[in-house]
Amino acid sequence: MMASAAFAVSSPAAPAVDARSKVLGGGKSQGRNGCRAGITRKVSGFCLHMLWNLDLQYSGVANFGRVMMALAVDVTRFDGVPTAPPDPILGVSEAFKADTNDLKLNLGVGAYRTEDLQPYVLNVVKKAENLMLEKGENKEYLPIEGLAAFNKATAELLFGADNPVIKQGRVATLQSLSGTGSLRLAAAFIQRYFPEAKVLISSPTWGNHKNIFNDARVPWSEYRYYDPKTVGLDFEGMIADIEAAPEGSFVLLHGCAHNPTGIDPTPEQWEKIADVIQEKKHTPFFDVAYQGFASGSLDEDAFSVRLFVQRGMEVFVAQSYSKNLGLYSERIGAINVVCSAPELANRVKSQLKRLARPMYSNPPIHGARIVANVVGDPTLFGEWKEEMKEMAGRIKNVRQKLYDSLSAKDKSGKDWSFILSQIGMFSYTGLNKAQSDNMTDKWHVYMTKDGRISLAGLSLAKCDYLADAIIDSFHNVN
Ligand code: PLA
Repeated sequence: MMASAAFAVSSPAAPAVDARSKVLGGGKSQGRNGCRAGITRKVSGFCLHMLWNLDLQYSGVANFGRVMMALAVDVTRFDGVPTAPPDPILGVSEAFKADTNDLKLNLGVGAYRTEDLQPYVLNVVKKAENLMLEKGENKEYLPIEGLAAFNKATAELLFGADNPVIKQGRVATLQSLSGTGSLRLAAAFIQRYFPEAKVLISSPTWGNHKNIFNDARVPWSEYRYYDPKTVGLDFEGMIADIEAAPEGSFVLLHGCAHNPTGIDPTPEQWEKIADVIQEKKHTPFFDVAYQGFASGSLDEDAFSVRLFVQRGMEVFVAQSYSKNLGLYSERIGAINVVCSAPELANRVKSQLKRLARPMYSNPPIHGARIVANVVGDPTLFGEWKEEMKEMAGRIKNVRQKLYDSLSAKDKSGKDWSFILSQIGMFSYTGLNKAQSDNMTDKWHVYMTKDGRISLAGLSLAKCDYLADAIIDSFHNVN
């Protein structure tokens, strides 16, 4: 068994030589000033021949480097690298693609589909893109903090344009790589400036939250959130756990449409959550991935964030435009840090920029321009709100139809009404792993193994089929 690989890096002035033929031919050292080494090593019964050829040529004042590196290997350095498990959410889409059955249904990732189960590009996005094309804008780097017009628009959308924190310059806003990248940047900030603090996350939560804080080396623990007995919020448990956490913790909260449960606190419960966070000198850290997409109203879905800000608290908020503007792959979002003084906001922003620079340097421009154009133009802004209502409305219709189908078909008397009280694009069905496996293996319904289904990937026409699959899995699989 003999594998070989060849890498050639050469300056234009030094035409590449076929490094592989040199090495495999086993010849002599090449060129003036050439240097060559041959290494033969026995590792685990394999044999490595590694040869490299470094030619340095001098030409007038210019110094051209030519590095020829060739590997002829039957052993690897990557023996100790195990295969990572598929991502619990995005891996579902990969498995779905590989299934050739016509009945297959992808309810894994939270991505909006039309009634024909096709991806949807919002009309306002197309209009904004046409405007951008007409303007013929360039592709110069953005500043590290992102597009100024986007940062202004995104903070105003979140907090409300008249919010004193904006008027007083107390918000540090940085355009970042959608919700995930914004969370990751804030996690790096917490790790750097509050290395002793831990982040409290809900149990359960969006699967990637734990990865984000783990990779940023931020310790976290869970607070109770979901009560399987009531299929509702374990409010007492939540409050008790936030209260018991060390003073000065960061409390990660889903701004609206909690993922995966679809269960949000009531306005009164939000007040009590704010009370205990304030008492314990914790810092609220909102993940807002669904503003406008949950209720259909941008303002309603920002209620929780604005409540905490109104109380004068310092707050972190990560924002995403993946769902509400359907800009999934544009990776557009922001991290906002509300500070108690403008001077603090400037300092925090400068440090966020410092963290972003070595991570990804500066953010992409296309999505930022779309958001800025849509939010900045009263006509497009109005049209966006209408389209958002339509998307949220379609999900609500599907939710109702699924409930109707389940209630009509299931003769066991089970109460399926929890589906109607959940909000957002997901339903947390209560199906366990084995039951979720049955949904996929027998019914070709792809979903995450925690029992979550994305209603945004469901059509009215498929509700009866899905109800059959759920009833079978729920009653016939333990
Ligand atoms: N926060 C929450 C609560 C989310 O549900 C998601 C996306 C994000 C942040 C990040 O989204 P973004 O980086 O694209 O802005 N959750 C999806 C997709 C929709 C995913 O897992 O990446 C989900 O299916 O849960």
